[in-house]
Amino acid sequence: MQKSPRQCREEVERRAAELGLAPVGVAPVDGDVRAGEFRRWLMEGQHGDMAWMARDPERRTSPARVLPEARRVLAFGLNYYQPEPERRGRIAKYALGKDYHKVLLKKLKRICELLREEGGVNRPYVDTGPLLEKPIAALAGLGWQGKNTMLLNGEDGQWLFLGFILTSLPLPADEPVRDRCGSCTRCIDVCPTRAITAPYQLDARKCISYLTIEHKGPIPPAYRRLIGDHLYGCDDCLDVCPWNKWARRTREAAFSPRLYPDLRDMLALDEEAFHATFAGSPIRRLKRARWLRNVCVVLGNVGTAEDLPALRTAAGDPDPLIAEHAAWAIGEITARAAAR
Ligand code: B12
Ligand code: SF4
Ligand code: SF4
Repeated sequence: MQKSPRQCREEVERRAAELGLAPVGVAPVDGDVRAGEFRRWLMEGQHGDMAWMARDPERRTSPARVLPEARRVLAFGLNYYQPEPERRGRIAKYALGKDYHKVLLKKLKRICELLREEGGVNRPYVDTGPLLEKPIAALAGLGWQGKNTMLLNGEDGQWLFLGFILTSLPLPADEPVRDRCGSCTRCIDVCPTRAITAPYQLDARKCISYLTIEHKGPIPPAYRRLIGDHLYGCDDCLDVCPWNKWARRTREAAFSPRLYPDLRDMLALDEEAFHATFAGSPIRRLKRARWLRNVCVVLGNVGTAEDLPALRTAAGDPDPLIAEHAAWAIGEITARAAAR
């Protein structure tokens, strides 16, 4: 016998809890995602060279265009918090272990099985399709968008990956929750590159996460020192958020931090060794040249004379992206030594 929409929702929540997914919420498919703000962000070029963000904005702001049968969007969180290991060069917490897309998508597919048994037409997404995920999660009552634009939940804070299922089943929907940022501006104040240009607005071109992950070319010189020891991504505006103080350690073994060679040894990675070192990690997506570009920037900021021989070898790399950043790092380390 088919379950009522409420029973079906309860079943989804049970299965989600078994899979370690929390919180869970349901949004109507046609909720207000502030499409106008998104279009303005694109018009102003704030997406930088993430051209895929600008492809078909109509679809991205309207989930019903992605799956015409869809009546609801189910939203799920997956806690990924854990402290960073002590090492030279910081890797954002979301990328310490296995790529979350695969881990979360596998869980969502299990929930889709359940929805299919109830006659639903469903499609799961983990940053794998044209959805404005944070506004949708907010509509589903998972939390509110903080001033750093991240979805923020009163219990888990912001250390949540978000996953979604578009479904044709008319499950009971949730109400959005109240914004509780209040007069706090810590995330805005701490940002090293002033990327949060106003509350709830982020210029991706200035964000260290964008510069070290998404941006393909040379890091603009004006940002190199500001990047400090951020090797891959940035958590500064999350680390200071008072709502993140109570974060509990993730129970997802797949996210356990991986150990990597020191930055200096990393400079010797050839293409094959790079892929072997980062197999299964989101860092692999960067490819060798961009990774070594980042290694050079961090060494330029925190390196010592002992790093110079490895950097000199990198300065002779046939890839101009690596060679130029290595030369910059040599200049920075040498200038620091001379000033002492
Ligand atoms: C592009 C992208 C980036 C870009 C741009 C980030 C950004 N803020 O847009 C870059 C590379 C910089 C980035 C960085 C990070 N990202 Co990212 N990213 C995305 C992606 C693919 C799209 C985001 C997007 O649509 N941006 C467009 C902008 C315009 O949308 P928006 O930020 O929601 O903007 C809305 C608000 O500004 C709002 N607004 C305007 N005025 C007002 C006023 C009020 C009062 C309110 C409430 C809202 C509001 O309207 C806009 C449109 O709706 C999503 C996945 C997805 N498909 O959604 C992941 C995603 C947002 N990223 C994620 C993560 C984890 C990160 C990092 C923490 C990774 C890291 N440690 O380096 C950082 C965090 C940086 C930050 N402070 O945002 C998670 C966030 C999870 C969560 N709890 O929110 C997501 C959801 C991926 C996932 N599935 O888990 N990311
Ligand atoms: S992730 Fe870092 S650079 Fe980006 S907005 Fe937050 S503090 Fe600024
Ligand atoms: S640091 Fe303050 S303003 Fe920023 S998201 Fe957290 S509570 Fe909101």
